[in-house]
Formats: sequence, structure tokens, C-alpha cells
Amino acid sequence: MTAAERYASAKEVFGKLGVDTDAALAKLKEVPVSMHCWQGDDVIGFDHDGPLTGGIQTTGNYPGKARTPEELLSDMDKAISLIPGKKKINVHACYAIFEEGEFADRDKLEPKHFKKWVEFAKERGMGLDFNPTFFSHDMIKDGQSLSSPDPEVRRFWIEHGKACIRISQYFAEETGIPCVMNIWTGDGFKDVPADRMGPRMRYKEAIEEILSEPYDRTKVKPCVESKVFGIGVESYTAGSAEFTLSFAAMHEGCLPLMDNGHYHPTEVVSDKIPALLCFFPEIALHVTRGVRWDSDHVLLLDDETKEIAKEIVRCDALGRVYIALDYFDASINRVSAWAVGMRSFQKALMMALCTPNEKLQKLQDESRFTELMAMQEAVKLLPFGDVWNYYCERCGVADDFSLFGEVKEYEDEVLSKRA
Ligand code: RNT
Ligand code: ZN
Repeated sequence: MTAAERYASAKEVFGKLGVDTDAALAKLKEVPVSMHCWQGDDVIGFDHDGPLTGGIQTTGNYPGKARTPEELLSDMDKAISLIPGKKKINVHACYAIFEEGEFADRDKLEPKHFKKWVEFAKERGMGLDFNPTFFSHDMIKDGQSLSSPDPEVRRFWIEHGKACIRISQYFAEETGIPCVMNIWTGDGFKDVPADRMGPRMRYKEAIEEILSEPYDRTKVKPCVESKVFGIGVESYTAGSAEFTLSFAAMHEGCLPLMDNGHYHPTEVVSDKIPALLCFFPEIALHVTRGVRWDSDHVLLLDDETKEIAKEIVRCDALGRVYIALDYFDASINRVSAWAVGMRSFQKALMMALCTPNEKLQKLQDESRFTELMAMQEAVKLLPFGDVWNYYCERCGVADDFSLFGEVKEYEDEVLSKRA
């Protein structure tokens, strides 16, 4: 049987449950998922020679990582060719691309330093998201940036944040697609602090100053990302969940960003999505896979990934939730890491869109819980694979079984030649 024949039979199965798979695929194709540039070079960037800092870590030294903008863009292009549907590119400020002999420190960055990213995105009809980089830099003093007690340190990072707002506005204007700008810092303490509120007050005022930079709210979507702890900052982080959620709630136009690696192990972001959607017009996500801690493993089609996608879809919030991926694995082929992760989230979205959500909701509202459980289990084995394969074929990308072959070819021809 061909993929189209399998799809036709699957369509009938879903149709009996009231699910229109054609409509689901048409919708899926339009949902943008933002692909993070930092998977390609283990979160290093082009503006420093130092290590990755800020309480995050990559492990592994698989050969072939991108060392230059050209290599990174070429690798991203290969990954993009393996990913169906709509994509955005998520850029970090440390990925500024300078001309020969040119350099600008983070507080002096300008739109022109990201012109190549804009060209890359425009040529591919994609939007761009942006992140100030508050790590891997020597103006981070004793682990602190925006919350530092040193006014000079704070000033430097506030200027960086403001520069990033201007760059985000430039991205949105150039691409015609809103730019999500996420503020995350690793500020915190390894051991029991003597003052917990002081750093948070400084952090609050610093973000307020960054957001005082003029920007168009329909074009730039500033976010604040929380975190429970980081490596080396286990006892306290300034940008805790309560801090960032309250900040976003109290500052109109600022979105809360939830990274599902940033909570206590039994908390789930899937449940937090509908909670926040009751109050915020828009929210943002970093979808990742933490294994035992915020390890940022490659996203897979696991239960929580499916549950996150389900919540976005059944809250009818595809237009209110900005979806970005955030993980970094240096132990495997990085192009494959991108492709597998992006495809996993799109699969999760596809499954959510092909689930008879209204039927299930009705069972809940009528308190038919036994039937609901039985139905939810039955839904798990619906022929989602046939829908996915057909979607890949229609989008002109590899199916799951030919993905590795394509990656391997690129590895042999391109990646393995990098010394
Ligand atoms: C770190 C945060 C943050 C970073 C990126 C590189 O724990 O998740 O979002 O991963 O900014
Ligand atoms: Zn994140």
C-alpha cells in the first residue's frame, strides 16, 4: 500500500470519530514552531571564545559541530529540509554575525549584526525570534547579570536588553512576522543566600528598564522565562516561577515563558498552560526534555510532549501560544537532533489535532468517567502513523525511516570533513 492509500483508510477511521484529518493537516501546516539556532554549535555562538556558562551545560563531543556562521546556516538548512510545516528561527544575541575585523560587545549590538539572519529567514519565508544572551560573558560577575549588586554590571546588561528590543523590532519589521524576545538569566546562588528579595528587586527594575525601550507591541513580544535552579546555582534563582509569572502579570505586553525543564519533577507544564490561558492573552513555551533534571535532551514524542500539544489544541490556543524548542545535545549528530526534536513536536500537534477532543470533553462534562478512560486509551492506538507519513510525503520531506539516511549522507559529505 502507498502512503496515500494508508492515509485514505486512516482518514475513514478518524472520520467515524468525527475527526477531519484533512482539516487537521491543513491546520498543522500553518502552526509555526521556532527552531533554536543554538542546537547546532552547543550554545556557543560567534562573539566569544569562552565556555558556556549561566548554569546550563552541554555534554558530549560528537564530531562536526558548526564553527562558523556559514556552517551553522548550512546545517540549519539541512535540518529545515527534513522538517515539514511552518518554522521560525530562534536566534540568540551571541550569534551576531560580524564582518571581517568587526566586533561589537553585547551592549552595543545593532540590527546590522543580524542582517545575515534576516536574509536567511526572508529567503525561506520564515519569522525570527530573539534572545538577549545573559551568559557566557565576562560582564557576568559572580554569576549575576541583571540582578547584580554592581550598578555597572546591571547597566551593561540593561543596555544589552534594550539593544535586543531594537533588534527584535528590526526582525519583525523585516520579516513581517512578530518576534518573540525572551529574557532569561541564570542569576542566582550556589548556596543559601543572605538576601533573597534584594536581587529580585534589582532584577525587576532592570527588566522594567529594558522594557522601557520603545517598541511596537504587535511586533515584539517580550517574555520572561523562569527557572527553579541551574548547575552551580542550586539554592536560589532570581527569576523563579513566582517572580516571572508575577512580573508578566503586572506588566502589560510581557508574556510568561514556561520551559518544561524548569519546574519540580512532578509539576507539568501541560497543566500550567490552561491555567495561564485563563489570564494571559498570549503565552510562550520552551519545549524540551529533561531527564532527571533540566538536562535539555532532544525532544521526543513522549507523554508530556503529547500532553503539552493537546492542551494548546483543545484550549483552541494555537494562535495564543508561541512554541519554541530549547534543547542541546552535543553527543549525537546535531542536524538529526534538530530534525528529530522538531518533528516530534509536530507529531504531537498532529496527534492533538486528530484527537476527538470534543467527544472526550463531553464525556467529562457528563461525568461518564469510566467511558472517558476507555476512550482515551482507545484513542492512543488510532492510526496516527499513517496520517504522519502521508503528511511528510505531501510536504516533500523524509519519512521517519528515511530520515537517518539523509542525515548520514550529510554527515559523510559535509560534517565529517570538519576537522
Ligand atoms: C536555560 C534556559 C534558556 C536557555 C537558552 C539558551 O535553562 O532554558 O532558555 O536554554 O536561552
Ligand atoms: Zn529555555
